[in-house]
Amino acid sequence: MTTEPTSTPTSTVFEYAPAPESRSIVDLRASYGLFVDGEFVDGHGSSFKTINPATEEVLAEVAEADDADVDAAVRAARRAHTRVWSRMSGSERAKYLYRIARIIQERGRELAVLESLDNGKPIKESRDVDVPIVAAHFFYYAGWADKLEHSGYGTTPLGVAGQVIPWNFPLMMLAWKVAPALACGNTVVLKPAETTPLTALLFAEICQQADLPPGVVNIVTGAGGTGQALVAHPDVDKVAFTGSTEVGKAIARAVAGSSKKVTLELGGKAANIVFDDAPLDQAVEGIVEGIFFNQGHVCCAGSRLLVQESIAEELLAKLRTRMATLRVGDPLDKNTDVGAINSAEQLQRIRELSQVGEDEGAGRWSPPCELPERGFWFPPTLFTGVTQAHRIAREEIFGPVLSVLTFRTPSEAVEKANNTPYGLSAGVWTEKGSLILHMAGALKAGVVWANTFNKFDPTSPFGGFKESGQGREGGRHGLAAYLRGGDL
Ligand code: TAP
Repeated sequence: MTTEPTSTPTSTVFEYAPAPESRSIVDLRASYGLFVDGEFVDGHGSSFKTINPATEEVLAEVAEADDADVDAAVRAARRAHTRVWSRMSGSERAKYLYRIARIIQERGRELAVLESLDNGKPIKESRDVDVPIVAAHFFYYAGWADKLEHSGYGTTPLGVAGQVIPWNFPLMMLAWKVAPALACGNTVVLKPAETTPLTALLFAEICQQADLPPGVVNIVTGAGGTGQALVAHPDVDKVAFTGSTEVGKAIARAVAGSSKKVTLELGGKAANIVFDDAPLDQAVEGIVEGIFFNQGHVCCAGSRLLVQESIAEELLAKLRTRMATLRVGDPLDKNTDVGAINSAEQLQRIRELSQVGEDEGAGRWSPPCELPERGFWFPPTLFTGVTQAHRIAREEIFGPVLSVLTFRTPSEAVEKANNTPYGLSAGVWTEKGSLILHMAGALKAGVVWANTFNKFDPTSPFGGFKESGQGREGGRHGLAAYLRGGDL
């Protein structure tokens, strides 16, 4: 075991007996092909390994789609769109979506274990958050499929959607993209992230099980080059991307001047703002949920804590005590709160930016925390004395690292919260309803949570302002991205 730098414990972690979830429910194959036209096929390109980030064990060899593979997938999607899916009534499409939703629920444990194996997230999150939200998205958009005339965006689908998703919520991001696209009568070609392709391939099996017509959903695995080929394909009508702002900008440039419609869900640097009248114990839970959920690999993570100066000391003492109870380790253990960092590259980035925080003079603290020898791990980390000028206050770290700033007045809080190129989410903690409404209006963020954080619901639109992206996913607004009448 290795131990990251820590200071004196502020409380003892309650001893738990290990409670590992069995991985026997997952039937891992040694290698996986691409899912094109309803079948698993060998790719023309090479292959790559996907590993368990908690152990570095190779889980499977996965095909890397090249331009010809992407072309075959887009052609299959076009055929399925023209001949079958766009001609089908909304109520018929809904039946398929309901069927997929029910199979996701039935195979929920298998999906959750596979997600935790390939991604590193704790099983209690993949089981209790990711998979239920995935099923809920398919149920929700199944309900819209035969009611599109009431959406306000018409009923005409765009055609073939090319969808590119990141590794932090592999299945959830798939559901946010595939469910509304299919409900509106589009067909899709989806590229999962290189480090987390396995649940998308299991989803392909679920499409087969649901008897979804061939070509309606196609999955092309691969790295950035595969995503580039998909985005650039001339017969793609719609590009839907979730990922970094940097790649989002490259995609916006790549499709500029074409007739392709684009939605971009990008990065964030959310402020979680705690006023002096907030219920502090509840706020501490929200802060922990905001930054340590999913190892902080969350675009809308509350990575900047803005705390009113008069309560800063008391709040930080409570927060340190709570952080010392977080259990970091085996993602498949049902007791685990913080799992593995998704990849060596991501761990490197978190380490580098944390070092910059220290070098720039912020105070670094982590609770005593034994980290496994193998795999990619980073302890829950707190930086105090952070100012607006610090890089850790401005750049997305995408890890379990919280930067703490203070403020005196609501207008100072607004000023600091909005002082970022991002605008995805924010949190406000106060007992005053009027202050919540004032802050919600003043904060430039797509989502503002009040006295809670990181709550997701398929009926509620999600998306960003400024460099956090364009377009919305979820809710009625999410249909706009996949219907001809949905031009924003
Ligand atoms: P990216 O590096 O941007 O990767 C996202 C996806 O794009 C991956 O599938 C990636 O393939 C692919 N890709 C890479 N280069 C590409 C290119 N030139 N053309 C087309 N596709 C390309 O992001 P990430 O590291 O996976 O995810 C972390 C970022 O996503 C964070 O900034 C986070 O804030 C953001 N995020 C945003 C949201 C929302 S809803 N706003 C949700 C989750 C994550 P590879 O996997 O092979 O690199």
